[in-house]
Amino acid sequence: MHSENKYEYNIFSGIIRSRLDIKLKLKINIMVNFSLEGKIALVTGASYGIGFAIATAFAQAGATIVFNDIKQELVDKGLAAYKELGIEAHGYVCDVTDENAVNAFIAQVEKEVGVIDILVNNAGIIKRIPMHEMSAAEFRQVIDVDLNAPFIVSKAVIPSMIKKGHGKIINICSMMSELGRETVSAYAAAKGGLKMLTRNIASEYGEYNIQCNGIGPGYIATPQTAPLREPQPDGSRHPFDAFIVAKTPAARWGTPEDLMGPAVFLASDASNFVNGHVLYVDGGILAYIGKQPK
Ligand code: NAP
Ligand code: GCO
Repeated sequence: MHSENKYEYNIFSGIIRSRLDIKLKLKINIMVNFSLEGKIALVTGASYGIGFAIATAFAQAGATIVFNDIKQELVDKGLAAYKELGIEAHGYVCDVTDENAVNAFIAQVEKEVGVIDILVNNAGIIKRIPMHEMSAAEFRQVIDVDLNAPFIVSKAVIPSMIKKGHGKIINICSMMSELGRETVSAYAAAKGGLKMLTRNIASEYGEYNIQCNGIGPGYIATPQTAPLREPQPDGSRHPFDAFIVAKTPAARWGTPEDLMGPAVFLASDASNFVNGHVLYVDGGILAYIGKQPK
C-alpha cells in the first residue's frame, strides 16, 4: 500500500480519502467480493457436465441454484447429484429453444424462488457432420439451441434484472467462437454468434448495471466430447485426443472443475466493471502456435 499525507491507495478498493475510511473499508475483505450469498442463479442444461460444475461452484459461493434440462429424468438425476453434495437445487423441465416455455419457466422461478440475479446460458448441442453433408434442418437445430436459446432466455430475465438494478449473464462460448475445424460448421457459427450476442448485451444493458460476459472453455472432458476421447479398438489413444493434448500448452484436457473459479468471478461483484469479454479457459490453446517440429 502506498501512503502519502491523507491519501492512501488500496489496490482492492481504489483511492480512499481518510484514515477513518480506510479503517471502515478494510473491514471489507476482498473475498466478500467473490461471495454469491443471497443471489439466485439459473444455469441452463445443468444436470451434469460443465453446467453442473458451474452451478455447484455458485452454491459453494452462497447462491441459490436453479437449473433446467430438457427431460424430467435428467432433472431428477441432476437433483439427486446436487443433493449428494448437500445442495438443495431447484430443477425444472424446460426446452430453452421454446420461447413460450421459457417465459412460463422464468415466471414460475420468479414466483417460487425469486428474481434471477445470475443467468448462465450453458445448454448446448453439437453435430459433427461435414458441412456438405449437413442438412439445413440439422444446421438450424444447432443454431436454435446454441444461439437462439441464449437470446430467448436472456431476453426473459433482463426486464427483472433492470428493475432489480443489477444482473450477470454468462454465455458459454467455445474455442469455436474463434477457430474453425472440420465438421462443426453449425456449432462454430452459433458460438461465434454467441460471442457477438455477448458483446451486444453488454453494450445494450451495461447502463442498467448488467454485465454480460462469456466463458470460452477449451477442450473439456464431458459426455459432449466423449466420442473424441474414445480409445481405438487396439487400445491406443483416439487420434483427436492425442491431437488436443499436443495443441494445449497445459498438455491435458480440461475438466468441468476448471471452469468453477472463472464462473464465480464473472458472476460476482469482483467483475462489476468487466463487460462484453469472453474469458477463454483453455489451458492456453488460443495463445499457442503449436508444437515446433523437432
Ligand atoms: P453436455 O454434457 O452435452 O451438456 C449440455 C446440457 O444441455 C445437457 O444436459 C443437455 O441435455 C442440455 N440441453 C441440450 N439441449 C437443450 C435444450 N433445448 N433445452 C434444455 N437443455 C438442453 O455439454 P457440456 O460439455 O457440459 O457443455 C455445456 C456447454 O459448454 C455447451 O454449451 C457446450 O457447447 C459448451 N462447451 C463445451 C465444451 C467441451 O469441451 N465439453 C467446450 C466448450 C464449450 P441432453 O443431455 O438431453 O442433450
Ligand atoms: C469439437 C468439440 C468442441 C468443443 C468445444 C471447444 O468437436 O471440436 O466438441 O467444439 O466441445 O466447444 O471449445
